[in-house]
Amino acid sequence: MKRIVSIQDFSCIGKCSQSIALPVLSAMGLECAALPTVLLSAHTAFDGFVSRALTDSIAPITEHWKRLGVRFDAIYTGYLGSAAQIAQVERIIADFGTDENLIFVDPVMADHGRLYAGFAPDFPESMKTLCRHADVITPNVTEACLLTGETYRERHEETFVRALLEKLLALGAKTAIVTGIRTDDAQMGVAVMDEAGKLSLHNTEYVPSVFYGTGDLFAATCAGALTLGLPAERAIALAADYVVQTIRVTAQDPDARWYGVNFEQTLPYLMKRLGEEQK
Ligand code: PXL
Repeated sequence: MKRIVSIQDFSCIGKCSQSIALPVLSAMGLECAALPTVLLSAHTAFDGFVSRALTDSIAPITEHWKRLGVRFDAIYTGYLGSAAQIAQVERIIADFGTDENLIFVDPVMADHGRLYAGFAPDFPESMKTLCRHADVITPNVTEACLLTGETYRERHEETFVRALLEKLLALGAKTAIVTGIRTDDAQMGVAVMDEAGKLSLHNTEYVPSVFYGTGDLFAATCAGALTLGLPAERAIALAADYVVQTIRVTAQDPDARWYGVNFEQTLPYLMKRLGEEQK
């Protein structure tokens, strides 16, 4: 069984980061080690959230792993609390990264044109240095603009998407994936560009509902699929279709929570789709 380490916050309430990564990656048949970077009472969209950075705990944990001789088939990073934590993650990649394992960086920091609460304006600069070490990065359009200096916009023609992906690759990542691409009113898509500069776009139906955690759901699923050996185009299609199916189900639920999607209900869909991919 492949082993992946998920490095991101633990939000006690909010269905994001580790509380998505653990169940999703487990359902995909991967052993998921979870390294929490920050402990939050609830994610940062909740008023009055309480947050404790676990910065001092990270090195002792990973030092123990080194003594145990633990190896990972993939290192997956999401929400990191500060530039200091990014530096620690670079250390983890230096210690645990090999030529064979996958370094998957989701540069979580912003959405809808704005940085998340709590991040300093220079945080994207630090995130750029982490992207340099990645095999795959998965920013949304807002994060991609912050990483490349492109101006944020709501509609994305092919020339814009191509320029965004080329500039992301210039940061040093081998494959760049951008989520939340809107070419027209009816669709929402995910674009991918590989080292050779080949661009492909996977569009899905646009469901006009906004829920938190969908970026984390995409990233966890995509990281899992790549770790299992799916090619990037199939991994993004699987992850995007799973997210859109989950948004549809959540939007129909009269008891839907604004702060997270009903991904628990759609895990069987994911497992069925993954089974078909692996036939
Ligand atoms: O879903 C991204 C995310 C992850 N972790 C924390 C967040 C958010 C988005 O708001 O606040 C703590």
